[in-house]
Amino acid sequence: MTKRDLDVIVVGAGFAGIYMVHRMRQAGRSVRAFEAGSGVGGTWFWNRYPGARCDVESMEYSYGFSEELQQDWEWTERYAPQPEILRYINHVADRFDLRDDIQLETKVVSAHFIEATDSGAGGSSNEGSVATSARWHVVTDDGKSWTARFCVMATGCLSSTNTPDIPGLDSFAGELHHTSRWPREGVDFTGKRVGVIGTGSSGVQCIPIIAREAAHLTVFQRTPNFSIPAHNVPLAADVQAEVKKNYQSIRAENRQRAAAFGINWGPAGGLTFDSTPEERADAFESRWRLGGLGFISVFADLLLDKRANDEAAEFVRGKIRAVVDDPEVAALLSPDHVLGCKRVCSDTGYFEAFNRENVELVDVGRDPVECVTPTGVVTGGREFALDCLVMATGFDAMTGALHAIDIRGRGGQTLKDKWSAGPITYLGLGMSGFPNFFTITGPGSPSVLANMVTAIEQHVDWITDCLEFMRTEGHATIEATTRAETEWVEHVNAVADETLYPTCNSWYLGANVPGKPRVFMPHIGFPPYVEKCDEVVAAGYEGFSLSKD
Ligand code: N01
Repeated sequence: MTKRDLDVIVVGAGFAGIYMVHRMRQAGRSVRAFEAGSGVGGTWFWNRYPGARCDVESMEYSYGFSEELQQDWEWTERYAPQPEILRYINHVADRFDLRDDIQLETKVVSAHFIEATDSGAGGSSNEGSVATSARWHVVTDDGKSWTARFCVMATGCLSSTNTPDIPGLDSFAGELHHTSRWPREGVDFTGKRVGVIGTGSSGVQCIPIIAREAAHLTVFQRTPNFSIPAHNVPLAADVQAEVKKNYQSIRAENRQRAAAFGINWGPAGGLTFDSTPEERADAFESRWRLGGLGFISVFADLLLDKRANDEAAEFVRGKIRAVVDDPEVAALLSPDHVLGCKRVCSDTGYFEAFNRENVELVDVGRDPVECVTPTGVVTGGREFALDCLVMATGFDAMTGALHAIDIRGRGGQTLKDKWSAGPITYLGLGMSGFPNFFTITGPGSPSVLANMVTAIEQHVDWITDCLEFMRTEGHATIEATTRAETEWVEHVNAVADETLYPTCNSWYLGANVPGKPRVFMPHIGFPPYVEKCDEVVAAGYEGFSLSKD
């Protein structure tokens, strides 16, 4: 019989959820993860659109917790494509025998904290026993209910789909797909008139491939994006062997980097204007040739000093002008916001795609999409006839997946109410009023501004240690104090305000979702964050209150 009263319930079985399950099993705890998808993998399960690939290099975007795992697994490309990452996650689930504790095709509908009661009146759905200590009561969409001492949200930062409320979208009679809910069997674009709305990382990756397959592609662009060529290549055996020889030290070195990755970027850059114009041009050029997200760290002040940023941004605009044949199209593709305040994209042939005869760029920044009809998209008073429409419109990032669940803490307080003016957490890990409730890579932690796998491992390890501490010391609950979370949110904002990050309408700020509070959500800088987490532990979980009942 499946146990219904558990030590730990985990919501989600992507990178975070499956590692959480692994650590809980190692610690001898009963654990169950619920996953909406029909397979493990989280964001890498759902984002199967053509060209989906990681923008962090494969040798870094992988777990470091098992030496055997990192030695055995062979990556085939510098940047792993989605199917390979999904194979890797499945391999991990099998290798560590995690599947028995992961329930697929099951959504968590609600998670309510019920205080400890003497009589057991708080109730428990545990078959054959009644829980009297404080429990999280979790209901799943198969109608079952579960209880657990701890509830861990491994719901991902980029998992809740953002589909804009465009009039008539439901009436579209052709094929309609969102990049983050791509059909397993793929989509055949051959001979079709295709439209793509959105030019973030997902759009930038799928557009060149769709352009090659489709009869005609219309790209509806609201905001142009900076993109650096990935220069993806097959991963040479000697390169892979060299990393594996030094994996431990490479992982340790990465944890000292601001974003916890970047082994190939070379030494950290100095200040932009400490170099001569020629040195700057050389530095930009060499990072351009290296490719990928490392471009943004070529100098240390690109996200601190607008003048420095202008230099780098103008360099990229120059590259766009050099690649794109039509100067008007090149101008339309050239961003005028701060380089990096929206996540920089990493592409293969993105700007080149606009030189194709069958690709048309439409400025929906100037003339917003008016509506979708059964036969196409209307903007600027013109209908663009389409057989297939791809929404590359991104995510309700960081908070969307949590708000999709009815989460209630002490006294029935809902998470939605608590976060009505933006997410409030202590360290992105926990919050007051929600005892024994943890968010892996929650808002207020480095998460999306770091190597996600490293950030996940750090959080899962921290939570595991915390639970062990509670077991040893006989604590029943842990909960952030109101003061600690208030100060932490202020700190996260103060750090962001020293940078150029908050200067544009990014999903980091929630600006892509109408009505979402505009708050900078991730914590900038992995090493100082980890230091703070370690200090909190060393000071006896400072900022948390622990109770024995
Ligand atoms: O989503 P996005 P994404 N009308 O929000 C546009 C990670 N990721 O899925 O910029 C017209 O970036 C919107 O326009 P605007 C990565 O962290 C990683 O592409 O808001 N357009 C924008 O162009 C990334 O940053 C990888 O003005 C509308 C686009 O849709 C994050 O996921 C690959 C619109 C959405 O871009 C999100 O990327 C993929 C409307 N009503 C994703 N609404 C890699 O590892 C939205 N848009 C490489």
